[in-house]
Amino acid sequence: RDLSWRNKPVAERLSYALVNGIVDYIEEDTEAARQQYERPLHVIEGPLMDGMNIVGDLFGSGKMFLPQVVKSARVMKKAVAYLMPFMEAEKEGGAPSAAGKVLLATVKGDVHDIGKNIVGVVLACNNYEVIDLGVMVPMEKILEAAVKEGVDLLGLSGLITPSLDEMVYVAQEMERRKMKLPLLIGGATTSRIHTAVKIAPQYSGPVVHVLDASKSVPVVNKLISESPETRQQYAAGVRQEYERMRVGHQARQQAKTYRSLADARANKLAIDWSQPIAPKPKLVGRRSFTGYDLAEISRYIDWTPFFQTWQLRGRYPQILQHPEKGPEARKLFDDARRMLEQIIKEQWLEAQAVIGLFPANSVDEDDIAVYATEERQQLLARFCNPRQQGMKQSAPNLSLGDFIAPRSTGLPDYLGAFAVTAGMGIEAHLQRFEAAHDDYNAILLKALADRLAEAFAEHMHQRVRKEFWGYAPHEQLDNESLIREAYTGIRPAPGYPANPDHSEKITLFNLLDVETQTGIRLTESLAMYPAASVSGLYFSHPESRYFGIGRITREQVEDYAARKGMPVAEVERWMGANLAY
Ligand code: B12
Repeated sequence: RDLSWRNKPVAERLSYALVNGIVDYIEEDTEAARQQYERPLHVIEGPLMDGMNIVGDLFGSGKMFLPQVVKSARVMKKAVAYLMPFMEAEKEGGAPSAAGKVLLATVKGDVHDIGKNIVGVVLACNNYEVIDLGVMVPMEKILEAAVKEGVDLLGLSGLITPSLDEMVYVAQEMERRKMKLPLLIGGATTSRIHTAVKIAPQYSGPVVHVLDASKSVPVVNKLISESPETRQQYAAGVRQEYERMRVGHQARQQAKTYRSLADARANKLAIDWSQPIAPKPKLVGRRSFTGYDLAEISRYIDWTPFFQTWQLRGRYPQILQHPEKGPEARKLFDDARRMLEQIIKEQWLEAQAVIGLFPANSVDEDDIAVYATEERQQLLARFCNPRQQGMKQSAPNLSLGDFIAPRSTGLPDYLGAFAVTAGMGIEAHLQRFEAAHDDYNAILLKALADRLAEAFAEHMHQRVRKEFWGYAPHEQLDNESLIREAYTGIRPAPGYPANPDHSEKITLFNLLDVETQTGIRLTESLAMYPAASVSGLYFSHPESRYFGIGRITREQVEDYAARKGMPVAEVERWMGANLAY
């Protein structure tokens, strides 16, 4: 390693360490700077901020990648933590002057925070003071903290649809409380159109959807710019744009026509049930697994989404050789594999799963009845499935129910269900990293736990096909083919486009007794905790496939609510993003 930078003056050493994300000498250099500067605060406001400004500019202009920024932030945090006791010891103390104060929170019922944490790091790199309230934060707590801390801007994050409603609720409350703060909306399930149509109309202050971390900086810069004209112009521009989007959205909604539920059902997928179906599963009933071998699970990791989490888009393994992203992707991959090895060797995480295979038939066209025994008399569960209602010319209007033999065929069909987690035990390690001001390793660990959860789902699914159900005993697929879904059957999850209704997880959790068997629990928005968890259903039919339900009419919502025994208004809430009205 080239250590010639160690001979430079201290301000340059600090800047070098920040830009290159090197923590090794940071305390030593910060101490040297502290002795040179009049006050510890001046070290922060001088060389450290200068270094971070370079980082912010490089990232903003696309010359630096996200993992590097997060590593730079770690250097900054460690330097500031080192100076803190000295600043507190000073009578006047004083906090470093930030460009603004931003409050971030993942809304009530939602457990995901990788994206939010990344945004926090990137904003902090651009000299914003970030107050992060964490995950599952109720509206009152968010708004009270915003007032108490005197923040300049509020940012909400969410990953699943129920969080969208919670965001609407927060916006309504901000209006009721006559707040004026700009409101930022972000997270995988949020969108510009949803923000424009559902959230922005609730609140008279500025509301802006932000696609990713790199976009967050320019947006925040403008929203809390010192120049009132910049602020007003930007907010007015967004407001106009959202208004245009609302008008366009309404016109599109009105122009679209849908099949009636009866027509959609008449156009269901016509499976020829006289052909043989999958055999009776070897395992009928439930089986749970505790402390599953992490080394085995890790062989099933799909690395492509891991790089996406770090905003390094491209397919694995090609991305490792990419002319621009390659070097950073390789460094990140090395760090990830090193941590993965440690996770496995030192058992940082515990993997739990429960699966079940049950006699089942489709009933009332779309739903799936799950029975206690082969006699198929005693009902264990009923999975309710919406059906596509789009006007299609040559394709069927699908429902998950189509993939299971109807009760009227008399065929002994089966349905599987599963819940897996790789997140048990993660908290202690996250706390360790957070205490060391190490966002880089905290995010790395969460991203790896998510990969392991998905890999666990992949691995269990393969065992089900080959072993527990056994309809594909001779399947021989490498990991690449598994990722391409080259096998027979699917494992749709409640909340995925084929059935966006997260409340089906309640049925699944009861059927498998998931909480007792695995320790995974459901939040009030039906997110699963620990975050690194996946649950879903197994279908074996060769014609089963993934699809998106699209929008459904009130006629179907009423029918679905009746089948489910749930008030229409509640179905409308769970299916909010899929209503055609
Ligand atoms: C990886 C992934 C997972 C991982 C973990 C996710 C996690 N811990 O965050 C695992 C495999 C565990 C998982 C599980 C599930 N998932 Co998932 N998952 C994804 C996937 C593929 C990527 C999400 C991600 O991590 N992206 C990377 C991060 C860094 O991005 P991000 O969170 O979006 O954040 C960026 C921006 O959004 C923005 N941002 C985020 N927050 C904020 C806040 C502010 C203020 C600002 C300004 C910006 C901002 O900046 C961030 C950085 O650039 C998405 C699909 C997709 N392409 O988005 C589905 C997706 C989110 N999952 C989905 C579902 C349904 C599930 C499950 C419910 C499935 C199930 N039944 O098991 C579970 C739920 C898990 C739980 N604990 O409850 C759905 C949600 C659909 C919906 N409408 O509700 C999606 C959209 C897939 C789909 N197309 O259906 N999932």
